[in-house]
Amino acid sequence: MKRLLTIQDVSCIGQCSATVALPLVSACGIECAVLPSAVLSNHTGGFKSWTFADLTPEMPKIEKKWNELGEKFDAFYTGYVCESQIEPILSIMESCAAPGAVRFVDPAMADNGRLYAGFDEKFPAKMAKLCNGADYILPNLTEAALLTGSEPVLSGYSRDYIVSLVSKLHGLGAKNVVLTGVSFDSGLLGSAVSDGSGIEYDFNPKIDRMSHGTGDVYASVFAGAVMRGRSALEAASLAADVVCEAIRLTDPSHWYGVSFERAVPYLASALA
Ligand code: PXL
Repeated sequence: MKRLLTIQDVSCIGQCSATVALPLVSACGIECAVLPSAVLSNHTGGFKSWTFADLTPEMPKIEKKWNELGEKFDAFYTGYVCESQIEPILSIMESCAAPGAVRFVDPAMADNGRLYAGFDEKFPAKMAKLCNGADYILPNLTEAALLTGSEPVLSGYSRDYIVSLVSKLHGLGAKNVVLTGVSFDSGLLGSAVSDGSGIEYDFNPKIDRMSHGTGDVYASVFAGAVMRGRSALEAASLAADVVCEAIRLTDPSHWYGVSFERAVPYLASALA
């Protein structure tokens, strides 16, 4: 069994980040180790307030211990991380990599045209460093614009805009780009998947509902499916199907996340 290390926060309540990655990567049949970047009482997307414990000081200690023990990982999947953690994470991905280890970077920092609470405008340039050398990056449209130093454009764009944005994302040093939240037709929402030699698209009927944490569900399933040997386009398509299934199975009154738990049987059978 392959082993993936995910590096992102533990939001105790909120159905996001590590509490989504652990069950979903596991349901893909991949062992999921967790290095928490921070512990929050709850996520920052809609709750009035939260506690925040930055775990940066733990990172070099944990790395040193793993180096002593000879622990290695077949894959790394980073999500929501703090500004001070870019260098420690790059070091861990270097020293704890099994031969051929795969790097997935979800630059989780912004959505709907805005950075998440707590990140300042200098943060995207730091996140761009993590994208350099990644095998797969999974930004949404807002993150893609901020990473490439431009203003987010969320609607009314052309196919050429997406082609140029994807090309600039490769320019950061990422081998494969999966740009999410792309729509050329008001009824369809999907992803642009590029290995640098051309873009393939995956679209699904749009579900008109704001759902928190869907980017984390998407990235977790994508990483798990690639580690199970699926192509980037197959993994993107499965990830989108699981997100749609999770949204459909979520009670509309449940506001802070999606009930991805209900989509686990679907995911596990798709990769059985
Ligand atoms: O789902 C992205 C995310 C992850 N972690 C924390 C967040 C958010 C989005 O708001 O606040 C702490």
